[in-house]
Amino acid sequence: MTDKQAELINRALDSLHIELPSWGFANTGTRFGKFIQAAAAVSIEDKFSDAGQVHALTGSCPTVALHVQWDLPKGMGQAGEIEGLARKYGVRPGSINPNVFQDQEYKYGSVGNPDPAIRKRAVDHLLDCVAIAGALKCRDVSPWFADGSNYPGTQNMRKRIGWFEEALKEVHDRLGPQQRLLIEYKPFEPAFYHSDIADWGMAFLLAKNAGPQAFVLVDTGHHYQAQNIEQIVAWLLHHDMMGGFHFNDRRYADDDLTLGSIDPYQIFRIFHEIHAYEWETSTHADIAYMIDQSHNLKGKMEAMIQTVCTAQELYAKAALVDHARLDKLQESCTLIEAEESLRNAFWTDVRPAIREWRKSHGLPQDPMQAFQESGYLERITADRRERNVGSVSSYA
Ligand code: RM4
Ligand code: MN
Ligand code: MN
Repeated sequence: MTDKQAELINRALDSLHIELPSWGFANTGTRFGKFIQAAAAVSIEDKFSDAGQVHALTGSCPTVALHVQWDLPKGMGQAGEIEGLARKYGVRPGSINPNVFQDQEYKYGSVGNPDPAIRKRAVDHLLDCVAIAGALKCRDVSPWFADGSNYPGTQNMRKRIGWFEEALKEVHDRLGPQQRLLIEYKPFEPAFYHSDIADWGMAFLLAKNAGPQAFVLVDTGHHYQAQNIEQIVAWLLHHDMMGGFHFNDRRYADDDLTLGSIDPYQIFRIFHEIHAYEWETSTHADIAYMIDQSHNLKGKMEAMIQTVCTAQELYAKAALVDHARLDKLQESCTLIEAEESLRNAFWTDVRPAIREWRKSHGLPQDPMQAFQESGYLERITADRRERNVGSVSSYA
């Protein structure tokens, strides 16, 4: 590895911040069964403690995403408590995730529900989330809508577009000047015939309609098989609409597996699009990188550390591409060399350089090993075992 390459990696890692999901530390499950982990976080304090630990070990995770219904059931009333936890554990609250999919009222949808009273209830909750984000100085409000239908003819898709437009505009207009609304899409599940925000085009149009502070959120697990996600990212960057990511990996659908576990080259290609855009425009792409995973079999802390380290590796690899050279190769349609310049970056072993970066930042060179030797897991297992019996707090 040359000094220049090491320098590229250092710069990339210094700028990479990854947000941890509070729900990734809690006991979650599939709809078939919940396997309780004794060490899983039960309280919001546990979640801040675990997130703080991952940040201390990796140096890249200064914020934790909060899910309002699961983490802040008392809403605004808990802002003071959250501030205290942020100070105590050294991680700030990050994106605020509303919940308009779990309550019984939302059986036929939230802001797309034909009943105006239920649409209002959903909008009110979204507005509360904007206020909570304001009180906690969080920039992003990040809703995901389960809205859709299961059978042809049972809902008026066009009317529902109008209701979504109205609702998202109303929420957008309540944002503070620094805040953003990130609109997430998902092709199916829980709805199996139509989902109201099924793909990036729908999210894009709804964000445009809502206003200038609305952007698209790409959850890497929310696509049909074989879809070219980096091309979607390229389009969103081109239109200045790329708001953030929910990182995870998948083999079949929205599997919420650890990032890069199935297809690391996919994540590398997404990072490459972002680095290439930054090189071409000499700007920093202002993207929120967030994890959205739920670990049913792996230990939650270990899965999170593994994910952050994988993101660092793939982001560092993508930073090694020689953009000026690649640009010339693309212009002249020099195909093999162009493709090889990506492959060479991908196959470069960046782990020694990352270890150096960690050393220079006073971080453990091997965060997983440091975690395993720290005694933290034994401590939380003993501390939480009783509290975890029978507890399933969320369904990520
Ligand atoms: C969805 C989506 C959202 C997450 C919910 C629980 O599939 O990924 O981001 O909050 O699950
Ligand atoms: Mn998501
Ligand atoms: Mn998902």
